Amino acid sequence: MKEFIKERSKRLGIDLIGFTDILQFAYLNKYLKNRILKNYDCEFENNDLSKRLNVKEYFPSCKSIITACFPYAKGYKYKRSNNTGLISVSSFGNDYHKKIYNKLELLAEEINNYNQINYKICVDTSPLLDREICKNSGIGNYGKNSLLINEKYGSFIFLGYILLDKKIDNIRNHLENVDLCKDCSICINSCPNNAIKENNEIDTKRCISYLTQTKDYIPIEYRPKMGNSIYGCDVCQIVCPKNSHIVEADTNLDYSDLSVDLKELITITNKQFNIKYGHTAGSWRGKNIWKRNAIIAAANQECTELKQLISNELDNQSQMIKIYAAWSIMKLDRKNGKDILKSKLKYEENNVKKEYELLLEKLS
Ligand code: B12
Ligand code: SF4
Ligand code: SF4
Repeated sequence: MKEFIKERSKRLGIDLIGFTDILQFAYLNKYLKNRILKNYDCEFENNDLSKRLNVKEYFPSCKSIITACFPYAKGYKYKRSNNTGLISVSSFGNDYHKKIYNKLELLAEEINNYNQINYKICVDTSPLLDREICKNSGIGNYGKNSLLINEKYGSFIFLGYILLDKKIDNIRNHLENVDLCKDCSICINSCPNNAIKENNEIDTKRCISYLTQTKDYIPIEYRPKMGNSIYGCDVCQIVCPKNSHIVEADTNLDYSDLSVDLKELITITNKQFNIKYGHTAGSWRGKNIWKRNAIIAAANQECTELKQLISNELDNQSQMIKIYAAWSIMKLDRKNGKDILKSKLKYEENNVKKEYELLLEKLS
C-alpha cells in the first residue's frame, strides 16, 4: 500500500509525501497550556486542547496519516513600492486550500479503488496541529520562526494530509527534533514586530500576519509595524537562508498581482472585491479587513493624496473602519485631523468615541 501511494502521488504531481501513525500529542499538552498562559494563542486555533491533541477525537477510526507538502514562492522577489499594499505570497493565484484539497482527494480516491478506505482530508482546516503531524512524518523540522522547514523546499511549503482508517506498514516516525537553524537568528532580528520568541515560539498577537487577519482591536503601537501589509507577512521566510535557493530560482510566474492599489482597496465594493480577490486564500476574512489594512498602510506610507478619501470613511457604517480611519487621518495630517476628530466626537459613542479621545490625547 505504501509503495502504491508513493507512486500515485508522484503521478499526481505531489512533490513530497510522508507517513505517520502518531495520533496522540499529549506530549505537547504542557507546551500548549503554557502558550495560552502567555497569551500567545489566537482565535484561529481551537481552544479545546483535547481536540487539538488527539486525532481520534476528530476522526475516530483513524489508524494512520499520509502527509504532503506543497512548495510555493519559487522565484518570488519581495518588492516594496510606494502607494501600494502587499499581499503575502501564500495568497498568490488560486486559494491553496482548494488546490491541495482537490489533489489529496484524487489521491484518496485512487487509494480507495486499490484498497477501500474511509478518510478525511485536512488542509489548514482541522483543529489538529498540521505542523506537528507533518514533522512526525518526516516532512521537515521547525525553524526558529516556528515554520516547518524541508531541506529541499525550505519553509515555503503548505501542508496537507489524509487521515485514514487503514494501517500502513513500515512507518518510520520522526520524533527527534533536528536543529536546522543552529546559530542563525536572522528571522528573529528581521521580524517587524518582534514576534519571534524563544523555543520556536511566536507571540501570535504581535505577528503581522495575525494583525492583518484579526477582527480584534489592533493596538496603536503595532499599527506602524504593519507597514503596507494587506494580508499575511512573509518577512521571516524571505530572509531565511533555508529559502534563498527558492526565492532566487528562475521563474516565469508574474507575482505583480501581490501589489495592490490602496486607493482601489479603500473604495472597493463587496461585489468588486469578490470578483477580483475572491479566488485567493487571503480573501477569507472579507473586504472590510483588507480595507482596514489599506487605511493603515496609507498612513504608514504617508499617502497624503488619500487624506480626503480616508476622511470620508469617518462616516462609514462600520465602527472598525472609523477607528482606523481616525488614526490614519491623525498620522497623515495631524493639525486638520485633530479638528476633524473633535468635530465628529459629539456624534460618536462607545468604542469609536473612546478611540477618538485616545487618539486626541496620544497623538496631539
Ligand atoms: C493559528 C495559525 C496561524 C497564527 C499563529 C501562527 C503560529 N506560529 O502559531 C498566525 C495567524 C500568526 C499564522 C501565520 C502564518 N501562518 Co498559519 N496557521 C495557523 C494554524 C491554523 C494553527 C497553528 C497553531 O496551532 N499554532 C500553535 C502552535 C503551538 O502549534 P504549531 O506552530 O503548529 O507547532 C508548534 C508545536 O508543535 C511546538 N513543538 C513541537 N514540539 C515541541 C517540543 C518542544 C520541547 C517545544 C518547546 C515545542 C514543540 O513547536 C511548533 C512550532 O511553534 C495552522 C494550521 C493548523 N491547523 O495547524 C496554520 C499554519 C501553521 N500556517 C501556515 C502558514 C503558511 C502561515 C504564514 C506563513 C502565512 C503568511 N504568510 O502570513 C504565517 C507564518 C507566521 C509564523 N511565523 O508562524 C502553515 C505553515 C506551513 C509551514 N511550513 O510551517 C500552516 C501549517 C497551514 C498549512 N496547513 O499549511 N498562522
Ligand atoms: S510572519 Fe512576519 S510578523 Fe509574523 S513572525 Fe514572521 S516576520 Fe514576524
Ligand atoms: S532565518 Fe535562520 S533562525 Fe530563522 S528559521 Fe531560518 S535558519 Fe532558522
